[in-house]
Amino acid sequence: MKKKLFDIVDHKRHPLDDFKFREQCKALLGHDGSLVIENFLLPSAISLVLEEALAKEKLAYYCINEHNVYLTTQNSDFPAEHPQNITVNSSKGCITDDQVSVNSPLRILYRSDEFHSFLCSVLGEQALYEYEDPLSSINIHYAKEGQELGWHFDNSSFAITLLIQEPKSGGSFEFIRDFRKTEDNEINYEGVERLLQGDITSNKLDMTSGSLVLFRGRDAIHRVTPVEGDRIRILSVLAYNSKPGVSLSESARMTFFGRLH
Ligand SMILES: O=C(O)CCC(=O)C(=O)O
Ligand SMILES: [Fe+2]
Repeated sequence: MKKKLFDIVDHKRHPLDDFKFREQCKALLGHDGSLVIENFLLPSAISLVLEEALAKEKLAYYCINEHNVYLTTQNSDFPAEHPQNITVNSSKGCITDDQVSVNSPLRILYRSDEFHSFLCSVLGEQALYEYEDPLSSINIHYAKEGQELGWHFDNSSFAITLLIQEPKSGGSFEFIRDFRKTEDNEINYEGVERLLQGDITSNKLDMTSGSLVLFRGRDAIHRVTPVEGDRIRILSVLAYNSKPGVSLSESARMTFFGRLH
């Protein structure tokens, strides 16, 4: 691994350039629908990231949103109790790419060719590109006591997160893989209805600070349960596109960041 990445990633445990390691990660993601690499960042890197994240928490844009699981607008063609119109709540704070330091280990990781190559092998992607807009590539999310992310499917096909600080309790990531099939236009209203009624159990992912997590969030429904206790859950989302020149939609930027640039 190149020197810079050496300083950040625990390459002894996680040899990103090793073919066997990549195959193992790919197999785990295929088998479980998610991949957690514990202690991905070295403790020194995670401390730096945590220090910056705590110092910048006051810049975070906090919002509360009521949304359906599909993150689409209400649809009056369907009755009020239809999954298109049942809403859940999400509340969190967020700082955006332009607020994350140029020297942050997160940025070195995000831009690293070797990390891209590793992710491409594991995810089966050809190439990964930054967002075109200045806000969306690296985000840091904050969830204080009582804050949560309600059940949802992501718009992007895969998600990469890094937990920076665990809450004392709560704030658990729960998911059900392959809950819809976007490619086949299978929306799974029935499953969503049962899940929201509490009739389906989900998988809980255990992650500790420093863990890298990959999941296919477009088809895996997922949520983060309310944080309990006074330690903020802090998590970085590393967002990529499979094509160059893509910006996050203006409506999503307004919702999550409160501004466009
Ligand atoms: O906070 C997490 O662990 C997941 C974040 C997430 O699902 C999202 O940002 O869409
Ligand atoms: Fe998500």
